[in-house]
Amino acid sequence: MESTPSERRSPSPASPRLSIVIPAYNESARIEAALSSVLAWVTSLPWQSEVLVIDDGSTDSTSAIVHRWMASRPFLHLIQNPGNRGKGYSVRNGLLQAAGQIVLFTDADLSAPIEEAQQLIEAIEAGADVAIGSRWLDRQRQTIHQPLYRRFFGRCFNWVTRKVMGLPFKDTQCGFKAFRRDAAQTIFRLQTIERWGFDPEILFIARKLRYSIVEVPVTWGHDERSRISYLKDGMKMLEEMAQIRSNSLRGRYDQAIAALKDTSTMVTPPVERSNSSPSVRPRPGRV
Ligand SMILES: Nc1nc2c(ncn2[C@@H]2O[C@H](COP(=O)(O)OP(=O)(O)O)[C@@H](O)[C@H]2O)c(=O)[nH]1
Ligand SMILES: [Mg+2]
Repeated sequence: MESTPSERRSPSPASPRLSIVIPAYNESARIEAALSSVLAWVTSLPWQSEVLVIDDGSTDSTSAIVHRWMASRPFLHLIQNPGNRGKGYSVRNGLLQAAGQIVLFTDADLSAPIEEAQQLIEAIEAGADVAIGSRWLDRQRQTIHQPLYRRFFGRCFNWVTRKVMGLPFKDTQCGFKAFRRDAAQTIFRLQTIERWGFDPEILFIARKLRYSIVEVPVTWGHDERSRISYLKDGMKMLEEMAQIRSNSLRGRYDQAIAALKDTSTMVTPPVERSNSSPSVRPRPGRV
């Protein structure tokens, strides 16, 4: 059975430790293998997990395949976008509805084998708010290398994210990232980019919120069936980068963050506490 957003949004006391979100657009050729690996891995874990496939308006049999796998697997869910809205929309739709304490997204081609999730989980458990897979921190871990033209575009894009957005990461685009639940709930509410350029935006927002972000080298095997078009999608991503920069200069993220923190219309004047009261102080800079 598909679940409605309201059913899934709040974590129950028995909430899973991990949610794995898989955005999927016309993935009938790859989703079966992905589900087979992901479900085998999660069922081998000693703790509870859930898997959410976000169908991004596929016109092939992606959702029918997922439905078939859902039989007798209550921890596998299908969420359907209202048409094709982009990877950024899909990841946000999944992560905001995920109930896990740690929420992770992975591309449907499993270019990073799902077992690599263990490393991201360990990074979060060691205190990071956000752990991002990196194909470039340790190049030895690339099992199937990307073609030269793709490496060139990837490196150029990364250079732009450093220069334009001040992101100090080696790899912003890796489709393998994990978040502490509350961090994801805050970051993805502030996301405005819904297609390919969403990765640098969420990292930009996470830095603005002063979340700790670690890059973790992951094993990565390039899948040549990538459907990114370098000219069309590359131009669009540069345009999205300019949009993020302009949003930032116009203070849109700061205003949105301030609005999230502002509870003045929701509570009566602050309760007075003596210095000795054991009140919990929020961490600075966090929402
Ligand atoms: N091509 C494409 N992929 C999408 C879309 N929405 C979600 N996705 C998913 O985004 C992920 C990345 O796609 P992939 O082709 O592997 O991209 P690449 O390897 O980064 O070039 C896959 O899980 C897709 O199914 C979309 O609108 N177009
Ligand atoms: Mg891919």
